Amino acid sequence: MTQYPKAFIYDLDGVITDTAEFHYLAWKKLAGELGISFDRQFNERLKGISRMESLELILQLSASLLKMSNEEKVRLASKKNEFYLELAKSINEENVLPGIEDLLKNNKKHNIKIALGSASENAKNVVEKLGLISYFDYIVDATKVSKGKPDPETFTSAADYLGIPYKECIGIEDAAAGIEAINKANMFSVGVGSLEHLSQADYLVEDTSKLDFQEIMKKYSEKNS
Ligand code: B16
Ligand code: MG
Repeated sequence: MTQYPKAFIYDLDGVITDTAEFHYLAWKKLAGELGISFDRQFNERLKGISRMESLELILQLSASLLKMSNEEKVRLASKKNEFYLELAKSINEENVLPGIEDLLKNNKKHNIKIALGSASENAKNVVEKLGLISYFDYIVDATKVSKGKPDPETFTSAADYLGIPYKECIGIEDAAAGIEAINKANMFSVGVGSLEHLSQADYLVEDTSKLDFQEIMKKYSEKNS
């Protein structure tokens, strides 16, 4: 028999919309100014982790930048955010990734709570621009957690707020750090992306257009039976 969960917790960048690409371009521009070469392969490691942690990883690519002062790091992180916000200005309802609004509608239809679990400080602003804010019962962003992904706090704090046991939550993520966080929270993890990066997901689809509500329910029920 199909079992339904009580909450879906969505990652933002790379799941609901493709701001992952904007983060990549903004970091690439900053890295270029610092004389650091930066590619998509390396960028995979930055997905889902905080702005400051991302900067630390980038600085490790250049021995000469390792001793940078904290003040300078803060300046560079906010510069990256300015690049990002410039790109994000263009976000509108057309930027919701395929399959996502259908999934949100199915959640509502089955009385399943909806939360956002994002590492981005810009999360609420982006969801508003996408015209999806009314679907969400709760938003967890970088300002609400003390430990970012891969720590489970982003996901457990959403479930705690909604009063739902972790086993009855499904988390959806495009980043390895996010899948790790969902698994550590003892929730069912749905990965969006490649097996190479997301092999730990309970269920994997290659892109959001393949996120089918009934199929996810089937896989969730199989794991819990
Ligand atoms: P911001 P998510 C994450 O969002 C991004 O994947 C990650 O690349 C970014 O560094 C992080 O948000 C912080 O974003 O600079 O806007 O605070 O995937 O967890 O929704
Ligand atoms: Mg993401």
